Amino acid sequence: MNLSRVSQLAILALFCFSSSAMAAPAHAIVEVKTGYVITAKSNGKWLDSAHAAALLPAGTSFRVYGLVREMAPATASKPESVSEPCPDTYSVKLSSEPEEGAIALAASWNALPRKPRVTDTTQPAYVQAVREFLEGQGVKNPKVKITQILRIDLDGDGEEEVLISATNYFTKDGSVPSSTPDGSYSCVLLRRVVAGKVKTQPVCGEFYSKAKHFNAPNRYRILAVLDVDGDGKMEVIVDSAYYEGGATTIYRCTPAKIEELVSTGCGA
Ligand SMILES: [Ca+2]
Ligand SMILES: [Ca+2]
Repeated sequence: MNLSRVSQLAILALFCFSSSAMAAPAHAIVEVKTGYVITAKSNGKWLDSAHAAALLPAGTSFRVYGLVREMAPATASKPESVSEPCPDTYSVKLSSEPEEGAIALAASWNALPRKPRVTDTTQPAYVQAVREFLEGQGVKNPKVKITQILRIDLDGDGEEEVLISATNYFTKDGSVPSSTPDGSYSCVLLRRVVAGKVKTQPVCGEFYSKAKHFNAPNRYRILAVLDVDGDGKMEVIVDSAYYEGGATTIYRCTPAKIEELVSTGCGA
């Protein structure tokens, strides 16, 4: 084989390698309301918004999900920086933004293999579980205010887990204040059976046993429960907001641990 043949082969191999690398879909994840590119997965890593945006060509098609159902698919515009104060956060315009839409995912698999069931937030057993959890965090005589309860089998083992959001900042209109009164909190909790016992694990949250001034607390809410990486297990996607900004964060919740995979947002 002569040298030029070898180099031709080398160029061909390089071309095949780079084109297959480019063709690997990055499965970008977009928050429907803001259009923010939350992340995409590349070589096993969850990318930040800017790096995910760089792998997202205009016209990419997305499956669109709400909390309990899938909606009509949409296509996305070319991502652009949302600029000041968050130049590293990128957003797209989706071809449709349904009212109940929460997350758009550029992936062919069904990210809602099991559908969360929204249930009554006043069930005494859960009010009691949240009270005990808050007391464990130092909140004395907690005023329990559950905002969401969802039943969903996260891992597909046939046993349902229960996700609970609870927030009380003692504002009349439910808005997020800039300072926290005594005994205020916001959290997302997961109730699941571990080794035969029901346990309450925090997914995220903040708890104020004493009032704090101008500490910009967050309000946490479950935005969606989706299998964002196609492994059959569902991740928990939480929307957080404070008085001048917010973020979307994806958590993986295994019985052994709850870990934050990636978070994207914008705030002053
Ligand atoms: Ca389960
Ligand atoms: Ca998953």
